[in-house]
Amino acid sequence: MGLFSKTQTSKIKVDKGYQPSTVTFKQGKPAQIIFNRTTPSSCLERVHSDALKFDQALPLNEKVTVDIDTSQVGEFEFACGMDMFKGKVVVK
Ligand SMILES: [Cu+2]
Repeated sequence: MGLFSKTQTSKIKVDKGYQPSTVTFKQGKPAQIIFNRTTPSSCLERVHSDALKFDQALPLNEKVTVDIDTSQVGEFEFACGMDMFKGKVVVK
């Protein structure tokens, strides 16, 4: 890791869906999303992405950090446990 590999971070509030629902990162640099679920809705208690290979529990009112793979350029969806709410990671 050199001088230019500072981690990119984006915060997403999980309330009525994902706010914001799209986050953008630069390719090839370490990236993290910090989720914070503030709704008791069980619908949103997990977030997962097949494309980005994560499946994460989101305890209420806790910040949860998920590492994002930025090796590939593209648009990658993530969703709640039941795929009702969706968000997107853009790597470019
Ligand atoms: Cu859901």
